[in-house]
Amino acid sequence: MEGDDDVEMREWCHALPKIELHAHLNGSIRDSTLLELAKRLGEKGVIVFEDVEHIIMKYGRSLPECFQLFDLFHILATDHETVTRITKEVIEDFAAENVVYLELRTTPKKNEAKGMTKRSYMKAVIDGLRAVETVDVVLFDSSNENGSESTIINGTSAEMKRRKIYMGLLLSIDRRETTTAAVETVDLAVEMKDLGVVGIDLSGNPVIGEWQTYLPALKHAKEVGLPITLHCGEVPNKKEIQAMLDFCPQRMGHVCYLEEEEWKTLKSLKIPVEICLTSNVRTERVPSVEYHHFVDLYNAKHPLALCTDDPGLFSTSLSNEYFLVASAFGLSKGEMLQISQKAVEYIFADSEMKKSLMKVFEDAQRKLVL
Ligand code: 6MZ
Repeated sequence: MEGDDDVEMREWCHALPKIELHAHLNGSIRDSTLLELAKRLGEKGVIVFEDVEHIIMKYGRSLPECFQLFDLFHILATDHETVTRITKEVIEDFAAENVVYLELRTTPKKNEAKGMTKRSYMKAVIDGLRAVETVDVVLFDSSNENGSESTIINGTSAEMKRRKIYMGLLLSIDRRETTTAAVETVDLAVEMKDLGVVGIDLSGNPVIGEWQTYLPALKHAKEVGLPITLHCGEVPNKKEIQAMLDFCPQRMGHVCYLEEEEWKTLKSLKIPVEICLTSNVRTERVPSVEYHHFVDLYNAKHPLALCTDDPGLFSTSLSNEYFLVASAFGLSKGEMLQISQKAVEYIFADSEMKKSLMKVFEDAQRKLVL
């Protein structure tokens, strides 16, 4: 059982305004929703519910098991209506954790049987943003000529005093995709800039695919000015890690298997790192939180952001990730506030959005007991 100090620290981490920069939509689905969807498909005879029930509820998962599970999630969340529902729920869950800025990433998917194109999948995601009821969703419109206006997409002026979650969407390229499919995703991201799309991610099973396959799409994204984040070094792959560092994206996720020289390069390039503690421990990329490279990067004052990766899959929350850092490394509340506030600098939206978020943190600084 946790002592009073831990309980108090957990509450404080919950109250802290937080910035989430690395969360996959389909890795963030509530267990209750997954079970409900599985039951429904079981009744239709599409899957055998009893076979998947224990997989959904399993606690510890290896990296290969995670990717098997994503295939199952994609079968469960396969129609437009479900995509809209899970998006709405995921945003509400992040807002309930006092996440004040959420950069949510997802892989646009085609599913001919359901009449789904990458574009219609993304439209279903945006419908989910509009359906959020508990908070106002504020989207950054990066196509705006003045570059500064954000759009409240589901609030009314009478409701302006409600809590807000600022948001951006990242479109993910899956490592299983071809060059053509990856370019299609980047083109879609450009087209959807005025709908809150702020950048591109490269993710998927790290043992699949070749860097050269995605490079044309990533170069294209760079040319048109779309910020990029890469899943880097989730498995040892020296050649690819070097190629990714040479590419110099705006951010990188994970960076677990870097060697001495690569750490030096990462640090000299000052590429911000999305730290996913629970994900890396559960998938056995690092032996424990205490041995996570977070501590080395933090001590080196390297730019970083604490993130959840897949809060549904790993039964975590951003508040919990902050609590883990506090317990494992003995960081003070002031230091944790600083980690959260610093992450504003690494978001893929412009200076106006950053200003709005800085104001949120100024207010919090006055209210939070440090
Ligand atoms: C690499 C990951 C990941 O896009 O369908 N994804 N890719 N490493 C990880 N660490 C465990 N966690 C999630 O969300 C699910 C997809 O995100 C990527 C995988 O491609 C997965 O299929 P979306 O919303």
